[in-house]
This record gives sequence, C-alpha cells and structure tokens, in this order.
Amino acid sequence: MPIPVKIMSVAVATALIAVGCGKKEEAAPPAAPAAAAPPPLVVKLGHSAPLTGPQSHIGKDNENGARMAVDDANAAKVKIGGRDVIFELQGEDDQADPKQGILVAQKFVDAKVNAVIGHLNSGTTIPASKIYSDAGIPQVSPSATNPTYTHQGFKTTFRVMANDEQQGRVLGAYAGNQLKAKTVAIIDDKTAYGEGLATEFKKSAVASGVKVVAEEHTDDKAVDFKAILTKIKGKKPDLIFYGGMDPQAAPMAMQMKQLGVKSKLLMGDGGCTTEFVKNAGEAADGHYCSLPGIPYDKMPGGPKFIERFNAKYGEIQLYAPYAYDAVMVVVEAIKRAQSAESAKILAELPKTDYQGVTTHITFDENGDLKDGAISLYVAKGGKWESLETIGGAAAPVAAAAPVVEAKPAEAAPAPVAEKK
Ligand code: ABU
Repeated sequence: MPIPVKIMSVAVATALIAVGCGKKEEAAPPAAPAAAAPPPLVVKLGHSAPLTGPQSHIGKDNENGARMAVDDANAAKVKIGGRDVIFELQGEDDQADPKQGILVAQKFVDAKVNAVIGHLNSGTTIPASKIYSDAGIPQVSPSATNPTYTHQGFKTTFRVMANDEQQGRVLGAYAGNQLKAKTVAIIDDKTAYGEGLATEFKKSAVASGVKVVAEEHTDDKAVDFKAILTKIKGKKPDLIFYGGMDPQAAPMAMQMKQLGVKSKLLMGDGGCTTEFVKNAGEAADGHYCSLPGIPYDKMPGGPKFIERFNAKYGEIQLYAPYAYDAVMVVVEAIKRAQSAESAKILAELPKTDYQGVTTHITFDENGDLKDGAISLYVAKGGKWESLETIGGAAAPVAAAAPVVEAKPAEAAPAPVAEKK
C-alpha cells in the first residue's frame, strides 16, 4: 500500500529535526590506549683525567673531547632494540696521581659504568686497568702511551694512539739520523710515562749512534731545574731529551735559556702542547717534540673537528680528538652489539674498524692501535710547526735541519726510519 504523503512528510521532518539537533550516530568503541614508549636506556661512560693541578689544562681538553663525542652520539639518536639511548659522561678528577686513579676506578665500578674513557696519564691508567679488568669493564685510553698498559694480558684495555715503543724508537732514530746529534743528556720525571719514554728513547738513540752523556731525574711537580741543567751544561750535549709533561718542560726551556745552555730540547707528546710554547715564550724556539698521530689539520676529520672544537671549547691542547675517537669507538661497539652491557661491548671492541677523526682505527691483539703514526715538530714563533710524520698513512711534511753542523761528506741526512 502506498504511504500517504502526509505520513511520509512527518517521518522526513522528524529525521531532519533529529540531525539538526546534533543527535549522534552510534558511538565508536573507545580506542585502545597507545602502548607506552619504553624508557630510554642510559649508558654511563666514565672519564678520568687530571682536572686540577699542573696538568689540568690537558685533562680538561681530554674531557671536552669526550663530551663533544657524547653530545654528537646523543644527537645521532642511537637506538638499542627500539629503545632510545642516552649517553652520559661521568667526569672524574684523578689529579694525575696513581693513588687517586685507583680511587676513581673503584668509583666507576661502584657506579656501574658501562665503559671507561681514560685515564689520561700512564701512571694512573696502568694501576686503574687492573680494577677495570677485574670488573670486566672496557677501558679505552686516548692518551696513555706507556706500552705496559696494553701488555698485561687484560682483555679490557684499548688505546687509540701509538705507544711509547713506537714514539721512543722514532725519537731516538730522529735524534741520530735526522738531527745528527752526537751526544744527548736524558732527563725524566720518574713517572710511568716519562721514565718509560726515556728508556725507549735511549735504546733507539744509542742504536742510532748517539752517546748518552748524562741521565738525570726530576718529578712531575718540580719547577726548578737549574741544578740539573748546570750539571748538564758542562757536558755540552747536542740534545737534552726530556721525558715528562709541559708543566716541567716550559720552565726547563726558560731556565736553559737563562743559563746559556745551547743544547736543543727534544721531547715526546707530554711537552708537545700549546701551553708549552705559550709559557716558554721565546725560550721555546728551536726545540723539538713528537706527538703520536698525524698533525691535527691533516687528520681525516681534523679541519671539521678543529672548527667545531674551537667554537665550543677553544684551542685544542693535546689529545681532545683522541678522546673524541675513544668515545666513538665505544658507541660504535654498542651499536653493533645492540647492547650496552660491558661484556657485549668487550666482545665487539676487538672488531673495531672505524674511521675516526684522528685516523682509521683498528686494534691489534693487545688492544693497541694498528699502524699508528708519530709526527715530529719544531717550535717557531710561538707555534709548533710540523716537520715529518713516520708511519701511518701520512707522507713526510718537511725535513728538520741538523742540530749539529754536518761535515760535507755527511750533508744528506739519512732517513729517520723505514716507513711502515
Ligand atoms: N702520553 C703522554 C701523556 C700521558 C701519559 O702519561 O702517557
């Protein structure tokens, strides 16, 4: 039967009124609550260096390099198993003191850090390494160069720069072959670094025909070297080799000038700092140093790192790029392991194959950097000028003038060492 027009109109009108009044269709079932994102995983990295005392400028430089790497790693938004990772740096002051280094190491163990970057000095790094080894915590030193650190049979010790077997060998050969020194006096600061480097230097220098005419010792707090220098002055050595750090090297250079000591100073990395040339002033001119690695501006990531570091922290003192790489090597191991457990990091570290700021980093069976380079510098006009790089991938930059006048027959300097 057809619907009467009147009834249909009422039905349509009722429907329209219902829509106009905002009456809703059947309500949708409530949405399931979104799964809560897992909390971020905090990865703690311990960093230890002298932040007070005469070497604090070098210690802060290391810590700044490590902090810059941590900031970059956080900006890269690393994830482990879908969880965000936050890297935290726990910076501690070991005052370059072996006893304090042990206390800091125990503090890191108690804080359950995932890995340690450091320490700066061989004298703190070596005793602390036993504590990390016992606790199974990976340790990557950016700067401790005494070979013993990685030669104790620990599976936890890694180093991202060449060691003092290499540095001492290059310095000794350089003294005899390139600088043509006939005689040398050796001073060390009785630290694991200074004494160790002096020992390696002496072996190599003697093998290169240099005669050792005096051996003297000081310590890493001394600032007055006049008695030692006066004794050495009488022996007229072509070179004075100093195994130690810049807080001693700078006053030593100034006192050499005051006393009229004509010998050239030759040092390892501990004296090869911006602070040495700044503090020694004109007395720095003509002295030599070596630094594991290639010159900052020739490093694969050097120019960019220098620009960013200068903007954030000022001038590089010494090892900041190495501290940066030491952090990044650990971050990469964590990414590969997809875990921040110390044991898993340790399983990955030996497989490191990483293009760092300083060089391409792979480790030998001891955890030492493979194919590390050593570079030589001379101080000129308030700056270290690079002379030559031995080993690594870099080519020589320039040759040094001999410290002793060459006889005509000897005019062409012999190469310092075989390139690797
Ligand atoms: N590499 C020289 C400074 C650090 C150390 O004691 O080994």
